[in-house]
Amino acid sequence: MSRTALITGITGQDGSYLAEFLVAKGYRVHGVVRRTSVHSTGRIDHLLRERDGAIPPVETHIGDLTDPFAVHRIVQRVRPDEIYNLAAQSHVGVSFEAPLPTASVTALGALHVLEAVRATDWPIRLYQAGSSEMFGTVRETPQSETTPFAPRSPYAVAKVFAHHMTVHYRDAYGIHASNGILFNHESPRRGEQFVTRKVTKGVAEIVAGRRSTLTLGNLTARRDWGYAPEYVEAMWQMLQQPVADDFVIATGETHAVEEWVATAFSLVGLDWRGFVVTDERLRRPTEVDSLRGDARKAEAAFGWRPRTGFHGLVKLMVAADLRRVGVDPSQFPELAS
Ligand code: NAP
Ligand code: G4F
Repeated sequence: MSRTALITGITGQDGSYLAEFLVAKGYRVHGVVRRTSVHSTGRIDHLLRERDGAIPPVETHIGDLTDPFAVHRIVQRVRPDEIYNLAAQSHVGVSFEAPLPTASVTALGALHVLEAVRATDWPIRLYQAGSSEMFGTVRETPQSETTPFAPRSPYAVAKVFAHHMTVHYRDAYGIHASNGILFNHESPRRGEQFVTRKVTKGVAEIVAGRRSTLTLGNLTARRDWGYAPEYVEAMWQMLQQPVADDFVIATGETHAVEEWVATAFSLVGLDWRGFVVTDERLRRPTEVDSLRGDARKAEAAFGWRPRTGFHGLVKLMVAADLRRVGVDPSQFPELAS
């Protein structure tokens, strides 16, 4: 009997990779999609089409995480074995300008999912998308499952709420609910407002002659960047554990934003200093200066390890954005291999 999974946030970067991963494993996959005035399913359209007359592998349900009735109704209709709660207002910078909408979906949305699971009369395994942003002004390096949280943004505060609620529902009601504390993970499907993709898209557009500068904020912040398809595998692995628990997923390496920028430009033979301008308005009121994760617990429990390093990640994202603007990456020696 094939298993059924429900993914909130299925239209996002992680949701699309997770849907592909679960379909390949033979799951029936359902996704919550909110009504938008423009097309929002671009990352999963290939999973919504009929294949050889067979029904599409993914079915969507209109719903908003801020609406507890919708969440409850969809869970009752789908009767999933596993739920992956990935829906969030996930942009840290935006959360300073929109704290209430961020709290509504990122914090209360998670509670709505927990309540919907609590109301079922069948067992469900739940994944809650936690974030390394919760470590904020880091109390130790590297950060692990035992590092205290010290959030520095409305987004991070909302994620801390969701984390503790997930632990609470696990303890109080015996729900198999796990928090993944994932460090930054990127891909060619990354939203264009996040710094990695903003840079690789900017480099491609400069090469294609569509623009001459790229405007960025704080270049000194450091992040632990991994490759998103590998991180969604860890989400699934967490739910296959006999006992629910919380796990950090990270590469263990940290790099400055400036290193990402310099690497992306150098791959196409350019010196970033001739193209990048900084704008104070892109700085955040409070910043998370440096993140580096320790994923040894996940490795010990289910053998998870990152496979793509920093340089390989920048490379694959620059190459993908060059192809998008019609430039063949193989003309650049560093991208040819
Ligand atoms: P993303 O690309 O921004 O996707 C967010 C998803 O949430 C989208 O599908 C979005 O739908 C949906 N969503 C937003 N508000 C909603 C609402 N009110 N109701 C229903 N759906 C809503 O984020 P991601 O990078 O895939 O990240 C997935 C999850 O992991 C998020 O919870 C994020 O906070 C967390 N996380 C991400 C990282 C990372 O580095 N990527 C690291 C740690 C944790 P639309 O398409 O309609 O906007
Ligand atoms: O790419 P970012 O916006 O990612 P950030 O803030 O680390 O958040 C991402 O990772 C979290 C995991 O730690 C997730 F939970 C969250 O949902 C999201 O996926 O910014 C990275 C760094 C920051 O220090 C930011 O100040 O890049 C700096 N930065 C510099 N210039 C910029 C820019 N960030 C953005 N978005 N845009 C800039 O122009």
